[in-house]
Amino acid sequence: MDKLNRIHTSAEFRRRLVERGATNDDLRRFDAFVSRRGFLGASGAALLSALGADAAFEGLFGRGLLPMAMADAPASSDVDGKPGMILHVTHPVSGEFPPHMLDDDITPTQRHYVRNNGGIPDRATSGDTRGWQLTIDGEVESPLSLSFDELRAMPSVTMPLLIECAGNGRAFFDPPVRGNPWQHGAIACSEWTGVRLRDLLHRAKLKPSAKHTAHFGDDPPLGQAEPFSRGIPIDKAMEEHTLVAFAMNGKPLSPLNGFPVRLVVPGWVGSSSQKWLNRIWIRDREHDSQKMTGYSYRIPKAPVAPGSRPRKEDMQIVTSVLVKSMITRPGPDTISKAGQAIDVAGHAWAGDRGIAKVLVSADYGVHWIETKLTPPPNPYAWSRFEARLRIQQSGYHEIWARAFDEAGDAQPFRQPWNPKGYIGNVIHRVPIHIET
Ligand SMILES: Nc1nc2c(c(=O)[nH]1)N[C@H]1C(S)=C(S)[C@@H](COP(=O)(O)O)O[C@H]1N2
Ligand SMILES: [Mo]
Repeated sequence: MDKLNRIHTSAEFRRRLVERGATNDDLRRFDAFVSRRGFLGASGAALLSALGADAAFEGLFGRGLLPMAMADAPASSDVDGKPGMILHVTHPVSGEFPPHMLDDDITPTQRHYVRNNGGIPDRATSGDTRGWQLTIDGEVESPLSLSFDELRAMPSVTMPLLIECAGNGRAFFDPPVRGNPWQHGAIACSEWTGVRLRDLLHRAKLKPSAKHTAHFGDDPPLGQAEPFSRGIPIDKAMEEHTLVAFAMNGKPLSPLNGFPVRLVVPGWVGSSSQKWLNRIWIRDREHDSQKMTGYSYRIPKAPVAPGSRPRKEDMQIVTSVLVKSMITRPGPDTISKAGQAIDVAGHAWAGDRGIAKVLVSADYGVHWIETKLTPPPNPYAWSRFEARLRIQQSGYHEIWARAFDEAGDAQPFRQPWNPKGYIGNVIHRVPIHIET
């Protein structure tokens, strides 16, 4: 603690952060923390206890690893049917839930995040399926138009499936990028009931020229924007877990999550899962809407320097999400006793791949312990991990989780950068305070 007592001013602490390679994001958070709470006020004392960890002086708090306690707590705001949602934008509605509210293996509808690019269709708010039709046309022998009842009469399946927004984790990109500052919660694993898309495509009889789907929905675009539309390769459309869903957790879909019918294309970025679906156009080439081209839902083919602007030709479409985990227990600001058991739990997923293992650490990644992993009921639901930890030293600590997928990829300690902040999968860190 000796070294600690020599730091008396925020400017001095800031200088140390810079010396140790703090990122702009660290410095911004630090400045916000100081202006919000004062360096030596009551929370200043908490900050100083945070510095009790030798890690601070070994340089571990630099390089993007500033204590999570300094992160801004996001405001939550109530939207109809989604109590406690952290709202990023009201028009169009976009909001997420904090990890400790996402502990369930099956995410309740009221905690399924919402990402809208446009308005909410009248039909969704009124809950009326009359006159709704799903059309499948383009490169097919027998174009189809089905009513809601006709769709529901087809053989259907029910299973938990993950939907994660491409921008989930964008808040951790440094330098910051434009777009909703999603933290961890733009993901959910609800139980979906629907008709396999491949059954519909069989019925419509794909022509040999069929290469790609193009999806359309009822939602009115904002301003002059083109209606939100994306598509997937035929192989992914024919995957047995790709559904045209008409029920969510045993009930009709919620208005915000796509009533009456949406696509669920699990494992791939959420934008593939068209809400308020009304048409699937089968194309002989990759779909070329606004949201399929330029920089939309695209990442550089090769890693780029943070802050740079690669050429459009050097970008590629994002498909599967990456290996990732989220700690749902303990929650934030947990206080525990030295040496007492702390039960840690959460979820892990890896898009098209399976999870091999999840490790947790309570000492800034010096030691890791293996967790008990419960495999998912299908390859596109999340795995649960559980572990019991004990922390002997009092003061501020963090619990970290790191997932590994079947191919050996693991979550990074610092977020690799891309211009739109897509498929972020930096390790999740949860602060915990230990008292003697
Ligand atoms: N018609 C339509 N479908 C859409 C969107 C949209 O704005 N309009 N947003 C997409 C995006 S970017 C995501 S991440 C998911 C979000 O699904 P959710 O709101 O049910 O969580 O829906 C996708 N489907
Ligand atoms: Mo998204």
